[in-house]
Amino acid sequence: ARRRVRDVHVVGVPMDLGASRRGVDMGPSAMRLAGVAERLRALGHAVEDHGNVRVPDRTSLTGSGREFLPAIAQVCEELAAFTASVVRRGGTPLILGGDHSLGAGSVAGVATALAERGEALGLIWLDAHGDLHTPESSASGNVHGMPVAHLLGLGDPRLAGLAKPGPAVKAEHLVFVGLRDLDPPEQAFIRQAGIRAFTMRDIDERGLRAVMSDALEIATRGTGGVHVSCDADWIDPAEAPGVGTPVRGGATLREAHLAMEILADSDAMLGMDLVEINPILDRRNHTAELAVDLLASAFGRRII
Ligand code: Z70
Ligand code: MN
Ligand code: MN
Ligand code: MN
Repeated sequence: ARRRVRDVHVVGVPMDLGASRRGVDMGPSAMRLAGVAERLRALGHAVEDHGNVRVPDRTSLTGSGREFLPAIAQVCEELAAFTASVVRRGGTPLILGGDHSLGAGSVAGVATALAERGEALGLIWLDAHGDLHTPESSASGNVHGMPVAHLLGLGDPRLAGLAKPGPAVKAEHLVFVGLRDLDPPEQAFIRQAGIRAFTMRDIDERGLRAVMSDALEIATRGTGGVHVSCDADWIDPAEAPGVGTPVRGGATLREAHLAMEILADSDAMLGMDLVEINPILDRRNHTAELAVDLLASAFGRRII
């Protein structure tokens, strides 16, 4: 298949308000220094970098954890307006994070634009974690552990109400890939709500190809396309040490590339987040360089 030429609209979200560990606010810079726009242009895409969404400085805010939710919701509202306008124009939003709480905004905007055409949104969430907490169920209070619950319409209305009309995503169109670190309330929620989730065990037993084929089937059936939210911690920390919350036992470099290549071949991707890159924990920007390499695969890079 020929590679589709896309209008890619890049935006950075230099935010770490959703995480307890500092540093993922530098992720957008790290990926820009690794040449993200140039790499995608070299593949033939038209790429416009819109700079960063304005994020309040952490030192200007009081409190911690869930107390940052109102500030995060404001960032997410601006981000949702951005992704909605890109998708309305037929472009592809690419969001450079930043902690994963931004997903409550990026995905809500894509869902809003699709809803205007009468279509539902599919969501593939690549992550070691479920990010399925509500403010009530979360022990840490960290909002980056909550975006998926809010996209399903649960939790705080300031985050859950960003998609018009909400919720952004129905459980039947959501699928996780790469899970290996869930809190008990998240496990209970996945079981009770029947959320489709492929863990690292599924990848080990069935192979990445089979798992991604199933994930795409789930996210494309009855939808107008798929948003891919990629938390860099779905990859093994041996390959991607510069992430907010490293968890051993993740996807290999080759599995991660194959997942991106399968997504590119599907031609179903409407938008993408690449989040949780922490340059402070990295070695010489290798994780951001890996992220940019993976983005090239997701946007149609071919070896031959
Ligand atoms: C845990 C919590 C989380 C990312 C950590 C961890 C959540 N479930 N998400 N790193 N990306 O605190 O809610
Ligand atoms: Mn533009
Ligand atoms: Mn995450
Ligand atoms: Mn994670």
